[in-house]
This record gives sequence, structure tokens and C-alpha cells, in this order.
Amino acid sequence: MTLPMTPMITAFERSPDRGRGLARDMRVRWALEEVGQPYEVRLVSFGAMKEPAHRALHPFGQIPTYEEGDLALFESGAIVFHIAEHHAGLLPDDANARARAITWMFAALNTVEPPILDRGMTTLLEHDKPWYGERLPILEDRVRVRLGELSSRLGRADWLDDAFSAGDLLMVTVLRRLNGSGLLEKYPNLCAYVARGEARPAYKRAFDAQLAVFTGKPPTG
Ligand code: GTB
Repeated sequence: MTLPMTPMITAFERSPDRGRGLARDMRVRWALEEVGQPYEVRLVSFGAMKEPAHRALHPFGQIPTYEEGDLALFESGAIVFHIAEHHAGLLPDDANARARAITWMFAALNTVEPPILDRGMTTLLEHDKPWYGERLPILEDRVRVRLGELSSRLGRADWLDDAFSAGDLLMVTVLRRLNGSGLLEKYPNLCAYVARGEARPAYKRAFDAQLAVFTGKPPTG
């Protein structure tokens, strides 16, 4: 099988978020835009994701995937790391600063995202269950603990460790999953941090591209 040299990623044919940029192709698109790497997108339906052809790329039958030359990857964090490793702009050159930026990538995906996901999955799938009223405040407290800790660490800084990095890119996409929950608003510095990420031209290009899939209209800028 010949794999494309221009990176090809997969995304939802019809995203349940209706183009709000919450699905995980958004972080891959954003990383590619930050480093100026053109890419192509193959849209997949929920059915096609579970077919053998897609599972050959992604064992769990999900998006996003990434194909480039003879390399095929899955897991958004691994894909963003690969992009950051092979292009300038997402990881510092200094070895220690680079290690710290990678630490923030793991922190975003491994420490901050899990409680946010637990809360999101519960509101989506358990809202009609008898335990929902008791469970939701517990899950929201867990999210608040992490947000409080992150807010304290960020303080008045623009980014988590000096210059913008792949760690910030992932953290911003993770925090965006709280949109509409009312939880982030209690931490003005985190709201400003997310807004700073969303204001980056590369973010906007990525957002517009994924929105265009939903609206069917090509991005304007
Ligand atoms: N750990 C993997 C990664 O980081 O790449 C997780 C990948 C994943 O969860 N993919 C989801 C998927 O393919 C899409 S992003 N789901 C289909 C399936 O499992 O069958 C998760 C997502 C979906 C929808 C919304 N939304 O509508 O707001 C937000 C996030």
C-alpha cells in the first residue's frame, strides 16, 4: 500500500458537535496549521470507522488518524507530538524546555482531560439515570480541583512554560471541552488562556476548516 506524502488525517463526516471544534481532529489540524504543513482530510462516517479498512489505521475505530508516506498513526497526542518533533514551532530547541513542554502535553491528556471527559460522558449518557443528580457534583468537583491547580500554576503567564508550545495547544483544546459547562468561568486566567489560544491565526484556520465540513461552505479566510 502506498501512503500519501502530504499528510492525510481523518475527521468525522458529520461531527456531533456541529462544527464547534471539540472533536480531536481539531488539535491535529491546529498543530499542522501552526507549523505551516498543508494536509488533506478524509471524512469518515461512524459506520466506516468500525470497518476493517479504518481499523487497520486505528485499532479502536476512531478519528483522528494520520498518514504520511509509509507512516500511519492514531491517538491525537501522538500525532501532535509527531508533528511537533518534525517541524519547528511547537517544541522549544532547548532540551530542558522541550522536556517541560512535553510534560505539559502529557499533563493535558493524562491529568486534566480525564476528569473533564468523565463529566462530559456522564452528562451525555447518564443524564436520565437515577444517580445522575448525585454523581454530577462529584465529577464537577474533580474538574474544579484540576482547574484550580492549573489556574494557580498558570498565574499571570500567557502560556504554561514561557513560549507557546504543543503543551498549550493540547491544554487549550482540552479546556475547550468545558464550553457551556459554566465551570471554566470561575477561573478568569484560564478563560483568558483559552481565548489567547483561540486568537492564534493557526487556530482560526483550523477551526474554520473543520467548521466548513459541517456547513458545507469552504472557509473564507
Ligand atoms: N484517545 C483518542 C485520541 O486522543 O485520539 C480518542 C479518540 C476519540 O475519542 N475519537 C472520537 C471518536 O472517533 C472523536 S473525538 N469517536 C467515535 C467512536 O468512538 O465511535 C471525541 C469527541 C466526539 C464528539 C464530540 N462532540 O460532539 O462534542 C467531542 C469529542
